[in-house]
Amino acid sequence: MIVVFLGPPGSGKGTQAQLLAVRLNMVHLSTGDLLRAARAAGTPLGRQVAQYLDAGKLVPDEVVTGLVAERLVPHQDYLLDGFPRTVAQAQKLEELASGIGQEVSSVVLFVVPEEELVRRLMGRGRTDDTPETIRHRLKVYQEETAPLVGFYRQRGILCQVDGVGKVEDIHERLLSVLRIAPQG
Ligand code: B4P
Repeated sequence: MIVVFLGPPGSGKGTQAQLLAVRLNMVHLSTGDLLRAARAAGTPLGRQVAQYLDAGKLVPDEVVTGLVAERLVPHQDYLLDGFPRTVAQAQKLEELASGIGQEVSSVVLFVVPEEELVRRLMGRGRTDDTPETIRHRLKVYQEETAPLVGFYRQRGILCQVDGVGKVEDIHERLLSVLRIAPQG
């Protein structure tokens, strides 16, 4: 099983992915975390991606798909947080998934109004959370990532969650749209 979390920057993908991965015993793969780790390690790849992260641009598809491909092992379940972010990445993911005997089973779209996204990102204060970068990332989301909504809706695997409210309430909504029985 592969579950994909889709949504604009600040919609809480990372926050919810951490909770759900533990709950379902899945491997949580965040491309944002992988890219920040590469930057922190100061490797040639890290130096290459730093400029994209800090400018709020998407890192080139081949770099991101390469990082994901390295981590996929046969028959493991994955929760993909922030990947794919372009149609080209989504097409590559179909190929990678079938290569490990898996398929994308559900895609969850987190819905949060733009003013709330900006408020959260300004509060988070990561180096790529400046007002200018945030504006750019929201624009990039609309242009490059939002088309994935149609891509996955066509495949009949898209569901959406209201991403506004308490973290634990959103987690419950997530369990409900994924038809997972709450813990009790
Ligand atoms: P990511 O690391 O994926 O981060 P994000 O989209 O900005 O945030 P996320 O939605 O995970 O929000 P979070 O839970 O942190 O991407 C960073 C950059 O990496 C991208 O801009 C791009 O450059 C690059 N990148 C990543 N994947 C890529 C790909 N596939 N291709 C190319 N480039 C790629 O929550 C945000 C804040 O809100 C936090 O402070 C959190 O505490 C708070 N929050 C969460 N839930 C809340 C709630 N319910 N109420 C109030 N606050 C909440």
